[in-house]
Amino acid sequence: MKILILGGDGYLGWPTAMHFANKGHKVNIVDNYSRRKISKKNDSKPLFNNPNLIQRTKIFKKLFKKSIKVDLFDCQNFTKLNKLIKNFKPELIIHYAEQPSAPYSMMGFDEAKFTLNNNLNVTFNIIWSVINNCPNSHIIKLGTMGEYGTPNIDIEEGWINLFHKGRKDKFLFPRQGSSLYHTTKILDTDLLWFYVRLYKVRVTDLMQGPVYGILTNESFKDDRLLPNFHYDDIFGTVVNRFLVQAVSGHPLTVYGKGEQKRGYLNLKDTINCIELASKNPPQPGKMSILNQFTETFTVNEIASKVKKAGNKIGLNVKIKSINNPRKEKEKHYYNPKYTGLKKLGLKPNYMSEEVIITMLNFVKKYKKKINSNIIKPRVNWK
Ligand code: USQ
Repeated sequence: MKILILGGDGYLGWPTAMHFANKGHKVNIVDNYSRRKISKKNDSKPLFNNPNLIQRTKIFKKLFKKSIKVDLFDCQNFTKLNKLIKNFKPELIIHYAEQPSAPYSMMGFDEAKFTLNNNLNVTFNIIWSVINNCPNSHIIKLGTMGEYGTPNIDIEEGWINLFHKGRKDKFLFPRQGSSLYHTTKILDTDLLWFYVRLYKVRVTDLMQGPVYGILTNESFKDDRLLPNFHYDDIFGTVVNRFLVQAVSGHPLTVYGKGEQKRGYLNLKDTINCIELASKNPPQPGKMSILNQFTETFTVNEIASKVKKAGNKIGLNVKIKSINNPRKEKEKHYYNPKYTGLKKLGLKPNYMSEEVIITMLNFVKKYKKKINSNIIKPRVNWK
């Protein structure tokens, strides 16, 4: 397949690019290094040094004898994106080219405006480039479970059947984000659904939970191929943060009551899910929505798991509840459905003690690089 990966420098984009290229697909990635720029500006340095894409693709080629083509531009530039899509005519477009941090989107006007503009403009540009040049291409867009929020009813997989005054119809499941970032993802979904209905575009929208993990099938060969692994309050997701905190001796930062429940998945499973979605594209005019996670935990449960695993390898892990910098329900009902990807054949990599210990041991190699000053939350929702 000819595959275009937008946001190919990211935590998910780079491992996805290596995975598909290693399988023999023709892969072209695009990135504008916006995450690198934001993290530099905000002192959110990742744990390992990530060579730039030109350097990384050279290392990848040497080790795997496969090429990945790199284009460095901003997908908000419609002319550039449209030209690339017109020439490359991808069969599959994987859309990761968004500002992915909830805390960043809540820092202030400039950060909120950037998140809103970037995420919606890029999604809009992709849709129009596809309509113009390759209307049969399959767009896989990374959405988020956070689009649904934490409603007091079961969360369905994308859609809900409503019965109202004796009549029934099917709608997108109600959505309510708890950050501007999550809200841009909701707006993306609406935009895509509009163009699917009216222009018969083919879209898979993956509602993903927080991802954790470091190694994938390609990066284990050379640390220079690792994904960007953040542990600060802006770009680090909770499990990755707890791993680094456990190794550095910082008490695990449970926000508030810690009963916030989410659906989690291993980075390896993100890639497996993308691959399954790529093999099962929807028909033109249909939008496939899949809830992408493999198990649910509260923050307290994750902290206990990391503590137990850490103590087994001689770390003295402590847990400390701190004031929640976010506005979110700290105790709530949570029962999301997630059968779609399993039906397509997903074999989950669960968060076992062995998996946590492997990740902790890996982080230990880089213990000296941990900067304890970027662990505490710096962004307050209020
Ligand atoms: N949390 C803590 N302590 C921490 C960090 C986080 O208790 O040190 C809590 C948060 O308050 C939240 C939960 O852990 O209740 C998850 O937070 P997170 O930072 O791991 O995830 P979130 O900000 O929701 O965003 C991440 C990704 C985002 C993706 C999303 C999936 O950054 O790109 O869309 O996970 S989901 O959460 O399902 O919306």
